[in-house]
Amino acid sequence: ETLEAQIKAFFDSAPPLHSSDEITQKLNQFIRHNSSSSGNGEARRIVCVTSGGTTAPLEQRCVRYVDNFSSGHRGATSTEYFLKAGYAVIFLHRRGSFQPFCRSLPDDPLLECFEPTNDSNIQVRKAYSESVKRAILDHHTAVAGGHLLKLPFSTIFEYLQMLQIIAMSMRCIGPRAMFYLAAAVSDYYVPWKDMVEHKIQSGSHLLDVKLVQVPKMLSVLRIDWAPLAFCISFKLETDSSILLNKANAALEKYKMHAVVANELSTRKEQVVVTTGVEKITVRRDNSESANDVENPLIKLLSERHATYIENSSW
Ligand code: 9Z3
Repeated sequence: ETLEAQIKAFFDSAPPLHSSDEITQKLNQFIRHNSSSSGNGEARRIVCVTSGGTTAPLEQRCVRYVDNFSSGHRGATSTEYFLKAGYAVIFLHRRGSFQPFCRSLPDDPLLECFEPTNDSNIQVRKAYSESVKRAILDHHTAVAGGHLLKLPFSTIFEYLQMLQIIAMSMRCIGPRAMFYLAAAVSDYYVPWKDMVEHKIQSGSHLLDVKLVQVPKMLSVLRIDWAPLAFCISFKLETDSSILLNKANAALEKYKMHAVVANELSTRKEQVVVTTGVEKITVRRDNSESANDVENPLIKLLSERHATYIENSSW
């Protein structure tokens, strides 16, 4: 069976997206807003940042699922730096994962950052006043300016359908589009038509579910869905001795413009960007406490994207 046939089968059998018309409408409006050179300055570059892990459900009325590890920290942090660099960002994220501008807040920000006053009003606790103010102001600036569009997914079915819609909507902006694919995407899933409807009953010694490989959509995204976009994918391994070879293989196979290689335990300290001709190690600047590896990483990718746009004949 060809990849094309596998992909067609995946989409044909996937449960239809609930609000695909609404999503398409939001996307078109967002892209139009960030493409007009009238009003607030120049047309912006637009990046689709994917973030968090996809689930593969085991039952149609889902009680259990197989998950892919990703907190969404990479995607949320990168979104902040892309906005700072002047991009408009489509943040395609796992529902409930880390969100941009909230990283420095405690787990339960509403309850921990605020306190009641004597006259039964609510105020920000002193210790959090600066970080709460920064988060709210930066988030407001991005949303009010129409530069941040957040779209949530949970399952691999939702994720791939949404990624396709986004890619199709972004075709009209050519090389001004970037894909920054940091989400941890399921490699295996149960096809919808093979999935039991009801909760699997316990009792048997062995749970027998067959997971089949998710068709690799990266090359289709790159070649068919968004042929002019600048495409960055991530490679995650836990064994550092195979990481760079795997990243280079992905670069070749999926024709990415760059692959960011990271090892699970050191992913917040350093990553390696491979472009085929270069291999660039990007490290977190430890001299500043509030710094992230995403700061120099987005700087590098934004420069490369600018060169890519200049050199394109579009
Ligand atoms: C990544 O490698 C991300 O950097 C992390 C970020 C998931 C490690 P966190 O969300 O972690 O900050 O906690 N994402 C890509 C993972 C992935 O599944 N890549 C596929 C692979 O390695 C290629 S598309 O096979």
